[in-house]
Amino acid sequence: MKKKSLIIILACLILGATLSLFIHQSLWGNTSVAVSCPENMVWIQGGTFRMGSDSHYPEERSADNVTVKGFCIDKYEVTNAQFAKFVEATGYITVAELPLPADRFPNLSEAQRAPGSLVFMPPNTDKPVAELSWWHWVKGADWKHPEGVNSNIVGRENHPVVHITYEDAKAYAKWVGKSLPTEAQWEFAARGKLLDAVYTWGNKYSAKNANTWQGTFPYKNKQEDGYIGTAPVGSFPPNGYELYDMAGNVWELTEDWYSITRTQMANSTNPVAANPKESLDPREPGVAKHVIKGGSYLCAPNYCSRYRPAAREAQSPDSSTSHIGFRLVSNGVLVN
Ligand SMILES: [Ca+2]
Ligand SMILES: [Ca+2]
Repeated sequence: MKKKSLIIILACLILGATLSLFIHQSLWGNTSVAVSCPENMVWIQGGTFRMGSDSHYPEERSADNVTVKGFCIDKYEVTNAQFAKFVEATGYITVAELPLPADRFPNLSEAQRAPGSLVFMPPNTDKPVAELSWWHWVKGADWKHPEGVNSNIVGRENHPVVHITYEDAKAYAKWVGKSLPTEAQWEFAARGKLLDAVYTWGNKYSAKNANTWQGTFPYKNKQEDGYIGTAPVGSFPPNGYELYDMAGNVWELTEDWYSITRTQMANSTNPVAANPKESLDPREPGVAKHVIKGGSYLCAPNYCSRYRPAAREAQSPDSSTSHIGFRLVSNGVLVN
């Protein structure tokens, strides 16, 4: 056996059985190196890709060359069971479980500032309804009570955690020793080696490939994919990197601040929109928001068809909803 192979095997033993080993060609040099990713993470070899799309929603334009260096990313969205371990270990209280601060919301009564979160409820009519009127502020809704105080997550331990804000995701990431992905990292990973495809699996929509909404949103969910709400993570086929639910199930938070354009990222390496002052959502100017990616179980072909790698939405950092969660990245460990 060659000396180099022996060194790699010894390094694996030292790192322990919980680490998986990936040997790859380094982006920065010509020598082979071995990188270990933590359990249930996948090594994504860096590269250059066309980020965004010129063929869909305006905020996805323009499609530009962007380079990302290699990184590890979670195979799955973070689950209720994983988040419960974090809360058990730290006593962390999520934003949705706290009352809105009086100094920031002086015009609201104490009752109006009570803890809660936004929950999707389909309209009780098939007549046209006002945009976004299907979102309801539900007192007592939080990650442990996804539909309000009378709901719970028993039996949903392996579903993605929801009602999570950027601040909550950052706290979990710090505890577990990982980071939120940048938008560029997330999109590169979501494409799963199909760099120019519309979807994570190819160019044709299929209800079998992701937890989305079939039927006319927000009135009729035909559940052709088997799920009306969130699905257990990993219920649908993975993409080319063996990553699950990069399309649909829940939207996923990223590190980037949202802007309607991101032309400054063209031809850059490892870009991140790090300045909240440059955040701009034309629908709500003056409110800095983070980019979320991947779409959710509420995205339908007739509305918000954003179960695509290039698609993006904006999410206010201090509010949470029943269809937003997250997954994390890490650098991995160089073992030779
Ligand atoms: Ca579904
Ligand atoms: Ca997802």
